[in-house]
Amino acid sequence: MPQTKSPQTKMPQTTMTEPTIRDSRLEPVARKVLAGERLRPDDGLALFRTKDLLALGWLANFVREKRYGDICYFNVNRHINPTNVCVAHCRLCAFGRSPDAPGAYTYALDDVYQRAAQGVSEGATEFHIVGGLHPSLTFEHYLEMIRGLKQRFPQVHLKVFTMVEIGYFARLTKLSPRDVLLRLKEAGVDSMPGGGAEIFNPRVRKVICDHKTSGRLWLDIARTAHQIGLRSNATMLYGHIETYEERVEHLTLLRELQDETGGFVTYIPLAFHPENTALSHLPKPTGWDDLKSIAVARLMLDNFDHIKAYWIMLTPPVAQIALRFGADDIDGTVIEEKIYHDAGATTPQHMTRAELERLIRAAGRVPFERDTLYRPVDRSKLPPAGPRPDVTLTLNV
Ligand code: V47
Repeated sequence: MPQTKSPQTKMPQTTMTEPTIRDSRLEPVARKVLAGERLRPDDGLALFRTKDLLALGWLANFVREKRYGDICYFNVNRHINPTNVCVAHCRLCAFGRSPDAPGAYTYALDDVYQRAAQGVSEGATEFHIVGGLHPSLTFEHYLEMIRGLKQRFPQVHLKVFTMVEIGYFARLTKLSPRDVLLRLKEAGVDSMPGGGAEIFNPRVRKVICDHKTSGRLWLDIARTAHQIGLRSNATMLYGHIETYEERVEHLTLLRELQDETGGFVTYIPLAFHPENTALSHLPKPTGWDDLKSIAVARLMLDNFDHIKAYWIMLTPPVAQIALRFGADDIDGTVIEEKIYHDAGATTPQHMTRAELERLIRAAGRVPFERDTLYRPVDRSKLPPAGPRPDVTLTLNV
């Protein structure tokens, strides 16, 4: 962290040593950040364009520490992807398959429950469930899955289905997205993950996910979810063909919706992994871009409580550094990650609670176990974690 103040920069008084700013375009932005003022889209652009990564990181860390001090949130969760069969064929994706393609799978409901039971035996407080847009599984099948999970594991939070899946169920059933969401909520869905947002701009969507729910519809469905009391996360997929302007537009749209509903819990920037996708000719985003994306989000999304450094996607070492660049959360134990690993991720597919805590402590932060909605988890009130049951079934139905 730079120690001395630049001679040209006059900053309001803060409790932290102020940064040396080498990029003069950052100075007015820094003044706003230190005064707690909202940044404009132009400020966001200046932040993305700057080469002064340390000053940017200092500012984001300033905001992060003002809110949370040294706390770093994590949870014990279990990802379940019930099927990778998907009709969308997004160019950005290495996970989706045609029904008869090699590697296509669909779990039977008992298989989903067995994976969930394994998560519970390892202390999971959340199931994170998303999958492909399957051409023949019915909405009733998914409702049965949710009811079955709720009945078997009533204490576990169900963070289930992206806005894209909701849009697909609405098309399949001819119900409105609102009615789809109401039925899912009634069946036991507690909140929704942030995937499928990608980049909202239609120019980008046309190239990376042509047949997916539009950005406008993603935002409309998120608004409806929040209106009926389902909170959700939000993401942005960066590092492919998008411009900085399109990133700032994406963040601004999220901020506007959050002003309206207050329903977003966490924002997660997601680095594009090109391997095994139709965009495999594109280079991977760099660590520099990863840290920038975290820091700019912390500064632009002043109405989001949390910024997550998803360790699976960033790698554990970069996620640790991100905890000094604006992130206050590192995600969870995950257990079985498929979407990034199909796209060439070399990170482990899971981490134990102890490993996560060690990672956080080694970054000089204090681990704080949370549930999905950031309430503290009191382990003394939960059943003890047991041995890991074997999961061997992968059935096609
Ligand atoms: O929606 C797909 C992205 C998302 C690739 O809400 C890819 O807590 C990179 O949304 N390279 C799924 N990204 C992951 C996700 C998520 C992860 C962790 C926590 C939360 C949360 C949400 O991953 C997809 C898409 O945006 N994705 N393919 C790829 N090749």
